[in-house]
Amino acid sequence: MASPVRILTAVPICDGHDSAINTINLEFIRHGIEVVYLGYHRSVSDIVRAAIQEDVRAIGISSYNGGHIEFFAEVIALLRKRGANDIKVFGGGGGTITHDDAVTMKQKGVDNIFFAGTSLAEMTDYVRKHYGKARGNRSRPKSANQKLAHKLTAIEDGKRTRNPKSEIRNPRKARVIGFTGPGGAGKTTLIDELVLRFLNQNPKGKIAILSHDPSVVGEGALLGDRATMINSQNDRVFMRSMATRGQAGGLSPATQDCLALLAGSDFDYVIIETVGTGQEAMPFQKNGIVDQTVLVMNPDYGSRLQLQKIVMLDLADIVVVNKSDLQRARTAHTEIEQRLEQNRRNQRLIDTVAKRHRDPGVDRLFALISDGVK
Ligand code: B12
Ligand SMILES: Nc1nc2c(ncn2[C@@H]2O[C@H](COP(=O)(O)OP(=O)(O)OP(=O)(O)O)[C@@H](O)[C@H]2O)c(=O)[nH]1
Ligand SMILES: [Mg+2]
Repeated sequence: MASPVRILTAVPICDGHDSAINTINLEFIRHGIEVVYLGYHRSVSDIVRAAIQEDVRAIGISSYNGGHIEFFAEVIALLRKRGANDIKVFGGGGGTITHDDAVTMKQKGVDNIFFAGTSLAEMTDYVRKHYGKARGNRSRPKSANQKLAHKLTAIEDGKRTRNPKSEIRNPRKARVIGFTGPGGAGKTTLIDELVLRFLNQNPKGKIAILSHDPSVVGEGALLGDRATMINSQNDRVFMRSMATRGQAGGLSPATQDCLALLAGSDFDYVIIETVGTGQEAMPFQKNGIVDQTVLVMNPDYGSRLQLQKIVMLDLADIVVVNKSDLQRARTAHTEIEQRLEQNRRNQRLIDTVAKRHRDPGVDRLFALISDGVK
């Protein structure tokens, strides 16, 4: 089966009109397209960096606050400068983009502009028809990031598997940290805060993030973790979003090979985020490539009885009670502490408020990760 079309969508800087793109994203996903959503108020460089790392076929921009002729043109110019001419640009902005503007924008390299009144079906048909064809031979990557992105695509599309011999020649360089936990517990927010601390502490350090969101075989997916990332929009951070493409358990069929490639590349850390998981999930293989595992819990898990059922509480090296600003957090800490004592493994338990900057709990978690505590 052909792999789903992957595109990236975003709203330009100084523009908070995200309602249109949210509707359009859902329609794309319903029609089998994987959408990496970068969010609103995004700069040209953030958009182009993300598109190259995610190796998408096209960028869809939704612009309402004016300046669209220049903004779209700058995106195209930067893509060309970075050697990513194969990533196409299209978009819309209701009545704020006139027909005359659209003519100018197309002259500057935009593929298409959709005006007010266009049906959602017309847009999805366009994307599938224009960006859904198999890729031909790819031009030589112009940067290490682009080369890595192309390789990850080949792995994900089943065209390239990990070569154990080359892995031996190219031994592991990065430490791999696995983050898992229920949907919405704050995994991405926490990772973004840890990335900030890493970047500040290591002026030349580089980090990769492999992030997962759920999807059914042959269907679309909203790959939305990038929209939560603020600090990770940085040239020293390589982030890739993956849909699970029908695999249960929190990761994708291509994760292990993609992870091996990233771990053998030039990063200090590779962080892997699973989809929001359930009680039974144990996404990281024992003796696998993940060096340290972090379970991020929401204080709202139910009662003590639910804790007995969460398998990762037995396996994680570090357990985090995030959202410790919420009322139930103290009780959650006590209940989880008692649950972990049963394991007699000296697992660490940390309370964090990931959405608060300079949170001392996140500092402690960063120290445990830096020290490689198990
Ligand atoms: C909803 C809305 C808001 C909401 C936004 C909610 C949100 N989270 O998005 C709120 C009330 C918050 C808002 C605020 C503001 N707004 Co306002 N807003 C609108 C409004 C009414 C509708 C836009 C919309 O979502 N349309 C729904 C979409 C689905 O339909 P569509 O626009 O016709 O788009 C079609 C195609 O273009 C296509 N499309 C659109 N994007 C994309 C992207 C891709 C990839 C593709 C394929 C297709 C596509 O999809 C549609 C298909 O039919 C427009 C007026 C209007 N009628 O257009 C003003 C409008 C865009 N806003 C305007 C302004 C000025 C503002 C404010 C500055 C107002 C103020 N003074 O505070 C603020 C700025 C907010 C910010 N931070 O940026 C102006 C912009 C003027 C300009 N650029 O010249 C407009 C045009 C109103 C006006 N006539 O003055 N706004
Ligand atoms: N109150 C509170 N909210 C938080 C905290 N950390 C994150 N959030 C919010 O929780 C929501 C989910 O955060 P994410 O970081 O996207 O959670 P996630 O675990 O990555 O979610 P999935 O990837 O969808 O499973 C967002 O609205 C965050 O702002 C926190 O410490 N306290
Ligand atoms: Mg997340």
